[in-house]
Amino acid sequence: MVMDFSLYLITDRKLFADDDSFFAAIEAALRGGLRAVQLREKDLPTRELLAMAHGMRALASKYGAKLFINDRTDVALCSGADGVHLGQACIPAYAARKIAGDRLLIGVSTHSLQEADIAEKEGADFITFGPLYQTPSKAKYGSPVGLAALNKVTEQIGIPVFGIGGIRPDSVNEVMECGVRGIAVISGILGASDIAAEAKNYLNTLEKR
Ligand code: 3NM
Repeated sequence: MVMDFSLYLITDRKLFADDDSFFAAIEAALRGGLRAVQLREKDLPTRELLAMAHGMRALASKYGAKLFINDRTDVALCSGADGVHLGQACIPAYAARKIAGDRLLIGVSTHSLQEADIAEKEGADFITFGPLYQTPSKAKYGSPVGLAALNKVTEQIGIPVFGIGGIRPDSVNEVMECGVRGIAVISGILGASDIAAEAKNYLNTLEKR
């Protein structure tokens, strides 16, 4: 499966009043040109997550976009997602590969060169690396790793790297200059008043490069 995206939108349904407005927000980003979305709703019971994954699959497919499921390789396979995205507390990439073979792209969240190196050796298709900047929920992701650390990771890691954590439209260029494949974003897009326009804005900056 090809990695044909540079903007990776991660979901947070709690930014919205209900599931309808949440889905409408994701659709707006897709209308703006988004090509990859990660369903990351860690607190949902499995059946509700699976139902939401089916809904997200249908929505992403309507726009020809890839769908990733956070953490749950089983839900990813069952919902027909394109990939699974694994945090450091999830099963490691080699284990997800054992389950999914080549049916799923495997992304891994990393926060140090060591984690990035392990993810690559264990067969991940790509990694996110961050948080690069202060994020709205700083405590959850730790203090920023910064761009110098990102440069080291892109120099030493062969698989695609996506920067993550507090990336605003005006920081896209300096992140891309570190040699990343793209960026992963939550609040920069889902917190915008015009989500389609903001997705397009990020994409325009990414595609100019
Ligand atoms: N993971 P925003 S930072 C989900 O560093 C996530 O691994 C991170 O949200 C990591 O674009 C992060 O709003 C939050 O900062 C990204």
